[in-house]
Amino acid sequence: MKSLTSQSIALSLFFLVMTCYHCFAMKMDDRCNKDSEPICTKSLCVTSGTAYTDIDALACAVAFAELYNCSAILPGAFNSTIPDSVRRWDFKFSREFSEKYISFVIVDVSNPDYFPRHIKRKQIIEVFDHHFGFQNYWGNTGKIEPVGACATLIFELFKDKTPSATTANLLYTAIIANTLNFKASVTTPRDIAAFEKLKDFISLPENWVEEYYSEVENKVLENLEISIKNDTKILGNGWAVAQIELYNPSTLFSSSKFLDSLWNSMKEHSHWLLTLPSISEGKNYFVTNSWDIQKVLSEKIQSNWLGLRGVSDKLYLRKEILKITNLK
Ligand SMILES: [Mn+2]
Repeated sequence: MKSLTSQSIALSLFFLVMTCYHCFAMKMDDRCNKDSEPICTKSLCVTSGTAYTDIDALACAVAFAELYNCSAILPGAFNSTIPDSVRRWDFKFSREFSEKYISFVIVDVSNPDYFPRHIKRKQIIEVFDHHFGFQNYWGNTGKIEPVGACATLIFELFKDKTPSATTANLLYTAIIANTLNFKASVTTPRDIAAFEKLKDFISLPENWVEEYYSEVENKVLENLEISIKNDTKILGNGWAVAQIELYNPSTLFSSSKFLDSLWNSMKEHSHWLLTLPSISEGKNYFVTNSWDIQKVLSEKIQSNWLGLRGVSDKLYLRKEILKITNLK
């Protein structure tokens, strides 16, 4: 009798341990198994880079959180690609992490230098990005694909599920912004397909593209220094590369007030570059303080230079420039 009791205690203990193990394994399991129901637990959150949050990162995080019923945490300040009217849309996110999160999905960034420091690599279950250079580092965890917008990758996860109007609006705007209204050569048929499909779910005015860009432009001009600072990437070699996408930056480029603000906002960097893709003209304006950067760009990118200012023959996004020049 006694041995039977201890046997059943042992057995119960065994099952208890197995159940706990199973619970833990469930939590750490790949919550984002595309074929399973959206059963994200409260312990999962989707996040992006710490430096800043752009419209693509915002759209990806909000959409992923909606699809998988988890939290979106965006520690980086919103940059000028998210104008005031978009900020007023009804979407949920937090700025700060709490200890309850034990697993993480990262969107629109894959360079670990930009990740929140406290996140350990083993806690990251998936990384969705369209910036290249870290595919090998992430292996199977990385869904790093050559599309114009990371929003396209996230929208593809919806399959036949319907996004809310706000989520659709964000994804739609992110695709426009990241492909520079389909003028950037990074645009793929997948971006166009996602964009067309999203039209069924959005609630945006007919002239949204013009409205969006004029609002972004006003926001940039309103506070040029902060706009530049909030869209600057620091490369591995210490070079700072800022990008401001405008509908037509040609007048700005020749204004001395603009150049003053630019030098001021870049003063902490020894080597910096500002690239200004002009959406209406399909080319880039470049300003740099560094002959080293000027040399790399003039060698690798078809462009005309007058001293430290240049103009390219076609439109390049920063990530394309970094890829072509082999900088990261
Ligand atoms: Mn992006």
